[in-house]
Amino acid sequence: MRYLVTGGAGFIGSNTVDELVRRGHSVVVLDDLSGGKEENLAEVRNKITFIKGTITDIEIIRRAIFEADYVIHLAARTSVPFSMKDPIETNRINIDGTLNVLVAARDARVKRVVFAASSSAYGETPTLPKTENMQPQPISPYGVTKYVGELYAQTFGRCFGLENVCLRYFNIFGPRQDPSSPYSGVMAKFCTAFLEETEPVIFGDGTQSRDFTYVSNAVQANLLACEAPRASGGVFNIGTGMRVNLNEVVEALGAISGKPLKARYDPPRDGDIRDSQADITHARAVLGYEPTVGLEEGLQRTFDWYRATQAAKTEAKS
Ligand code: UD2
Repeated sequence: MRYLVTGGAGFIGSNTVDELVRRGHSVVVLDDLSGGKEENLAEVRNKITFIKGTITDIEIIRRAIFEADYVIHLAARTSVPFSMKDPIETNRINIDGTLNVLVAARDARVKRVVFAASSSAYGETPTLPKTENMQPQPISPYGVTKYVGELYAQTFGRCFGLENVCLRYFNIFGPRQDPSSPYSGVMAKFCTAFLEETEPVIFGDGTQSRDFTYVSNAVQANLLACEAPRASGGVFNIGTGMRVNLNEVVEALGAISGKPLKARYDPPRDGDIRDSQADITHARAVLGYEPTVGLEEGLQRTFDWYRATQAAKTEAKS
C-alpha cells in the first residue's frame, strides 16, 4: 500500500513512518520542517519519498498524494499556548491546511484519510473519562482548529464519500518529541530538565492531570484506523484510559533518573484544561486498539532515548 504522511518528519509522524516502512509499505512524507526534522527520518531516508512543502499549498499536496491509498494527516501547529498567542496562524495551518488535504484526497480518490484530532476538543466538559459522544467545548483556539478539522473530515465523507477517521490523541509523548521550543510538550521539557539537572517548571500547582500516552500506541492507532472496517466517519479517543498529575510525573522522573529534583511553580497557563482522561471503549471495539506500552514503561523508554541522544551529541562534538 502507498501512504502519504503529512507532518511525517515530526514526532508522531516519523514514528508512524518507521512502522509503515518496517511493514513494507511505500511512504511519501510531506513536511515543511517547521516542527519536524530530517534527522527524524534518518533510518528510513533511502526507503521513502520526502517532499519538503507545506499543507497550505494545495498544489504540493496534489503532487505528494499521487497514487496514495491512504493519507495519515498529522501536519499541524500543535500547541495550545502558541494558538493563544497566534490564533490566525494556527487557523491557517490547522484548518486551511486540513481543508487542502481533504480536497486533494477527494480529488485523488484515496481510500481513506486519518486525521490527527485532539483531546483538547473536549475543553472543560466536567465529566471524566471523556467519551466521544460528549459535546466538544474547546477552551483554546488550538482546540477549535482540531475540532473543526474533524467536522470537515466528516463532512467530506457525507458530501463526497471520502472515507475518514478522526483520532483524538490524548497527550502523546515519547522519543523525538522536540524539547527545544517554549511550546514543547511537557514530557519532552521534563525529561531534558532531569537530564540537564535544571528545575522542571510546572505551570500551576501541578495537580492538573493528563492521560499521557506513549507514542507507539498512537502509531498503532494510525495504522488500524486506515483499514478498520466500519470505522469511517468515526471519532475515536486514543489514550490509555488512565491519568496522572504533573507532580506525579516529576516524582516518577526523579526515580527513573536517580536524581530527585524539586519543581519550580509558575502561574498557570491560559487555555489549559485541568484534567483529561480518555475512555477508549469505542477505539477498542471498532479499531481493535489496545494500548501496549503504559506510562511507566513509556517514561523509562523516553528518558533513555533523550539520554542516549544527548550522549551521542556530546560525543559528536568532542
Ligand atoms: C494538548 C492536548 C493534547 C495534544 C497537545 C498538542 C489537552 C488535554 N491535550 O496538550 O492532546 O493535542 O495539546 O500539543 O488539551 N506544562 C508545565 N510545564 C511545561 C510545559 C507544560 O507545567 O514546561 C503543563 C501545561 O501547563 C499543561 C500540561 O503541562 O497543564 C500539559 O501541557 P502540554 O503542552 O504538554 O500539553 P497539553 O495538555 O496542552
